[in-house]
Amino acid sequence: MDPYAVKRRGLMYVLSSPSGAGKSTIARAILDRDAGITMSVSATTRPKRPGEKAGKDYQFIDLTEFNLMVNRQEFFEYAKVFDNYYGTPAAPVRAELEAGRDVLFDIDWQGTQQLAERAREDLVRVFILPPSMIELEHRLETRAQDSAEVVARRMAKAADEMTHYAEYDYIIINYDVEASVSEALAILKAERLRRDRQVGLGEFVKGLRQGQ
Ligand SMILES: Nc1nc2c(ncn2[C@@H]2O[C@H](COP(=O)(O)OP(=O)(O)OP(=O)(O)O)[C@@H](O)[C@H]2O)c(=O)[nH]1
Ligand SMILES: [Mg+2]
Repeated sequence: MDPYAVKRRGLMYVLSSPSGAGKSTIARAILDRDAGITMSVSATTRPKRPGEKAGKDYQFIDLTEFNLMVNRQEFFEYAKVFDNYYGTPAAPVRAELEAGRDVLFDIDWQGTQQLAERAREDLVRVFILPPSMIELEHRLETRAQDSAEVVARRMAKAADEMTHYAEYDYIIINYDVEASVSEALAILKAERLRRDRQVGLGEFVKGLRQGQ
């Protein structure tokens, strides 16, 4: 019998958190250490920051282009976060999933809710919490990518964002980045083994029972 008869449906692995809780670091580590998952590159109207690469970090587009994509229904989900629009282009995600590969999403709770409405079975939702608000503020300040005003606004919003933790399947409290990364990878490993993600199991077991 074909040992590769059991194929797997790709899953959608969502990471959300309030600003500064460590989501991007954990996302990067997942991509580095697991070859079976690729990042969904969002489109955004936010200006590019120094060090960011167009097409890799985001597709940087203007509002007119964003609205065009909305009207053409090219987004799997989209939302306004802070003062900008963000959306997940659907086509690349579909292609990966159909090929049996997993896709990682760094999106907010609004986008996660939309994905849950559209693809609940394929979704794994992970929410990252900071160990404390003092730690969160410290991380936002040392990141130094944003102005003091933006940091203050993100702090104010963090408390609100955290109320959405209950809409997620898994919660990681980021006391220690290395520990959080292995937890995130453990979730990915276990979710891949879920029975309903393994296509062709019935046939496979039938074969086993026939002595194959
Ligand atoms: N709904 C949705 N949210 C997105 C998408 N892309 C990014 N986001 C979210 O938008 C927020 C702001 O992202 P960025 O502008 O990159 O800023 P950041 O400094 O990375 O912010 P944090 O990740 O919150 O620390 C984050 O919460 C992202 O998770 C998307 O395609 N859809
Ligand atoms: Mg981020």
